[in-house]
Amino acid sequence: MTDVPEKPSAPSAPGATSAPGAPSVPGASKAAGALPARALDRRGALLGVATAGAAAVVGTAIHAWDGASQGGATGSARTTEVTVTVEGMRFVPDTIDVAGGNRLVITLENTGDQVHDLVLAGGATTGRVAAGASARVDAGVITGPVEGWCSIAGHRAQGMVLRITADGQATGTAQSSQAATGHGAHGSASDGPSATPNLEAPLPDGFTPFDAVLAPAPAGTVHQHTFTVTEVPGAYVGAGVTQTRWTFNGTAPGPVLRGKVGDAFEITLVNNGSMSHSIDFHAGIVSPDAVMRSINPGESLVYSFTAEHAGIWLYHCSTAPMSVHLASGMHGVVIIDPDGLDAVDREYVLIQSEIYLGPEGGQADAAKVSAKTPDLMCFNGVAFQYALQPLQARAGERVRFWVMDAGPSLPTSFHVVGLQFDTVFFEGAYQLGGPDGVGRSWRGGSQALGLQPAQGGFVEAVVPAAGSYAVVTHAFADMDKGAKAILKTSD
Ligand SMILES: [Cu+2]
Repeated sequence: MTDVPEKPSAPSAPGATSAPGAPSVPGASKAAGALPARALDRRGALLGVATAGAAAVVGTAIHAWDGASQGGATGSARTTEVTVTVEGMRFVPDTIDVAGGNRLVITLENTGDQVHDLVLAGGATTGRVAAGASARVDAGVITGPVEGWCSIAGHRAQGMVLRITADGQATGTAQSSQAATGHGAHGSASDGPSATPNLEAPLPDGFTPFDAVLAPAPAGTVHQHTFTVTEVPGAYVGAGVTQTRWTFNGTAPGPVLRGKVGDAFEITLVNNGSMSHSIDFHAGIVSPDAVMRSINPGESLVYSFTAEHAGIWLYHCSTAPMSVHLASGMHGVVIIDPDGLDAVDREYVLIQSEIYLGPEGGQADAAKVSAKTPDLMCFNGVAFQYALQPLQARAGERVRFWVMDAGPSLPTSFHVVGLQFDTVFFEGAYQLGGPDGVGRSWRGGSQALGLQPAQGGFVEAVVPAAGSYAVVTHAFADMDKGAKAILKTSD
């Protein structure tokens, strides 16, 4: 940071120019008037010492507006220019101290690997800044503490906060969104209170559940798909609430892919969102650096892999904070059938995930994501959707459920009320059943498939008679939040 000299006779800062004819900044006179000659010394001290937690401030002053030179008034205001860069999830510097009464203009140079912005309390913003780009924001005249942050969901909670002080006074009534809105450091400046879920809410008119029916693997050994990332406003998440969901191809979860061991997958990822996104396919064994990189809006990449092993594999956005991207809907599965997989009467795929509600229609609450305190739990992205519009079967049928715990952070204990599983395939191996008939000789059975985040498998059971079989996580608090389906079975 460099301030211009208070008077033309003072030593010049490098790059500084004086513009005595420029108008003074309205509102600056009082604070500037309180700046006697000692201000220079004080500013020098401020410039010379980086306080704990604050990186050295680097910048160039390019304008000087000195109202005092316009006829000897006590008022004076200068413009302080500061360049802020990005390292991971931090602004560098993350603390800026200016002489009280100075105008502050910040240039955000996005040296990070994904889109960021800088929003200041009061609403001034750089707007979204792509990785490698830069933008300026006028913070106005600084007379007291002002807080800034990156408004992309999760970034502020991860530490992208900028603290601006005047004359080193960090205490006092900070202009922050906390003061403005009375709640914590959530995703964006426009946050309001979280939506309140109504666990008894019916499905909205015209709502179509995510299709849980699993189609057979398509013929052919090469699977080419385009995954277009979009941020979808007004997406129903259950319990009477809509959120802005971040999606692959418009749905959360994204497309269900299915193939066989040895198949090749070529996915073109297109980012049509407003921030950086990426993708990580667990189904492939790859060097992650290039294919899992974050791409700016408008960019694309091609991600190729060969399915070498059987299982139900998670894919997800891997842009930080991944927990927020995943919880916002950016997840899905690739199913690779094990050799010798028998046909069954019905196959369903159920992906459990957590929903951390922001305001109605808003984005996920990053603080809740971090605390692992979801409001809703889902099978296939919407709480209770298959409880209200049940899955179907007929008595005597063998039903296979492919199950993935997408998290981002909580496990599942997958259970069907009234049934026992005679076939369990967990993370690449049969625990029961399969071609070798594991457990048959000792009449083994299973009541629940336990999965940590990113684990998956399938279970099978024969439905003995007509009825309504609840399909749940046996972590019942999570069932109560929406991880519940009904398998409606008719004769
Ligand atoms: Cu993403």
